[in-house]
Amino acid sequence: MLRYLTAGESHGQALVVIVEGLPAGLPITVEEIQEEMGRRRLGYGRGPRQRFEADEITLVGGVRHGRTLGSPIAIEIKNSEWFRSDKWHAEMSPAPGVTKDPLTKPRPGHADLAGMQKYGFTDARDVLERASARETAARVAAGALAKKLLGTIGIEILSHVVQMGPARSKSAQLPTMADLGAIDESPVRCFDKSAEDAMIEEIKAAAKDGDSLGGIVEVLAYGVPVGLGSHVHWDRKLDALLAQAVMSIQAVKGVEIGDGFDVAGMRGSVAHDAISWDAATGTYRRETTLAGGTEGGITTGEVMVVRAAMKPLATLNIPTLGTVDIITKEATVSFKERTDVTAVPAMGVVAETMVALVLAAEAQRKFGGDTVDEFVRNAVAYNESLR
Ligand code: EPS
Repeated sequence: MLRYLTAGESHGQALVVIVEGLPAGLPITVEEIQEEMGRRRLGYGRGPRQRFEADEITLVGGVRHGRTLGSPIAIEIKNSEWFRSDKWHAEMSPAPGVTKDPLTKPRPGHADLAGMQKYGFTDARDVLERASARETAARVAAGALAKKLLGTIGIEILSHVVQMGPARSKSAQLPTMADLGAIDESPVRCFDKSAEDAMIEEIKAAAKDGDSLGGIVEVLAYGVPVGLGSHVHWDRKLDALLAQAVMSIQAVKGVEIGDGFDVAGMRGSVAHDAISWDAATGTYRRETTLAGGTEGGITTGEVMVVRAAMKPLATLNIPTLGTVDIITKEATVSFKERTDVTAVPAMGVVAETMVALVLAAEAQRKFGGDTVDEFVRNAVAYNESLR
């Protein structure tokens, strides 16, 4: 089964990810992974860090002559900031020592205070370096491998921003894979051109006030076969696995499958995707996407729809949120740390990654295979058996 582990701190030397369980023979190049890394850096509203983080990867193990060996794949992503100056060398050194500048005014909404209490730290940096969304770079490298595997059985994934702060897209049209290039070219990764300007204006206004913005992204997975996940047990339900994976993205506070929250307010007679038989393809179809492509925790074969709501970043360029200095216990405002105004466009790419990693793991659970050929053969035979 596909599994992966990331390590590394935001201002340390590097992030690393080890991906284990991919079949042998999957074609993959550094350039393909690098392209996904580049997509995560897209988006208006990012802070100064994105201007110099190159997210350059080194494929350390598990790939030979452009294809996977079936062994664990190790990828390193150097933090450019570490190598461009010695600014963080003493602060993040693994050698014994103490910081000269402990952060004692935790930011509300960040992991700072709860993390310090739980792990017995008096410097928020001991928590925030790992809590930082910089870690998502390592996830995206793993996600590039998962997407490559999914591509061999025709599964493709995209995301787009549907809400930025209060500015929301009113379009119900779902973009297809052919639209992904245009979405990535949009400064806010928005498919709905009529909403794009309002989103940019919201970011400009928040930036002017030293404030931050959250928003909502929608992830769509096309070509997902019937039958991933299962109704038989809580931890095998595909929608539950997706919710956990997407909720784990830094600052995500809500996950919706299909029209989850709207459906709750409808009558049962209009809240479900009617089933029809398509004689031409020999498949059952559902014309609507209310269920988001899963019923009973099992994929239906329709497009999967997963939305993720990100809270406004807890770090503000002009800190105003009230907190307490953990040494003096006096009321104050949280410490100032360089930050983005919003990371919602990038979060969409990370959400694609998390959906890809779940679908790849579940596809492997269903189709198995030590080689990609075996995996594909099993998937094709299964799909044929349904017709
Ligand atoms: C982040 C804060 C910012 C972001 C960072 C996530 O970093 P810094 O504190 O170094 O300015 O730029 O995101 C990335 C570095 C990245 O590659 O996505 C945070 O606190 O989560």
